[in-house]
Amino acid sequence: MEFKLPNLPYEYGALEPYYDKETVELHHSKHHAAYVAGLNNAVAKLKEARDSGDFALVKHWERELAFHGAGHVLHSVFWENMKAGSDDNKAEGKILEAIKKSFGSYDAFVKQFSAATASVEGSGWGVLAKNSDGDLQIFTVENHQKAFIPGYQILLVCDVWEHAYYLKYQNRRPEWIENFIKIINWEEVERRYSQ
Ligand code: MN3
Repeated sequence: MEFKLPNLPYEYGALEPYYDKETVELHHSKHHAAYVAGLNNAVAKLKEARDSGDFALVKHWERELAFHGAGHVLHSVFWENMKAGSDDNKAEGKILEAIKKSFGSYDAFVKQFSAATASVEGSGWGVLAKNSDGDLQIFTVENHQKAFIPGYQILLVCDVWEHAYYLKYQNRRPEWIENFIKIINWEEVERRYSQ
């Protein structure tokens, strides 16, 4: 079974001016595509190891599997949790109630999510996730696969690898996050929350 690069649910320029067309195209067609290729390669190499019985490099390929696999999953969620934005974009309905219950208010959520995501050391992600009781937590994931509690279901992710924002925002990561908040697809986040 081959993993495939998913199509975006919108045109490359659909998230302008908050997220520029050039970055979205490069990010999807080159960066995300590379994670899909890396994932398929790791899966193939692990099959080769099983077939030959030679597991000398199993540690390496298991790490590659986790890195590229997590990269593929996070990017797939990322594309879906954005939409054409507006300056007053905000959570509504059920997901807003869940946010209020877990964080006190929508503004408190935005402040914690933005500060936490901005604080990721090096490359990583800001992640909103829920546990089986429906309680929400914010995680700062390093690379694609570090610093996360197993069992939490991912609802919303913000990519803060430099490749995600450097063309438009250069080193201004907080400005990228501020603009990301305006293109969050809260209907999609609520759909994941209700699953
Ligand atoms: Mn990325």
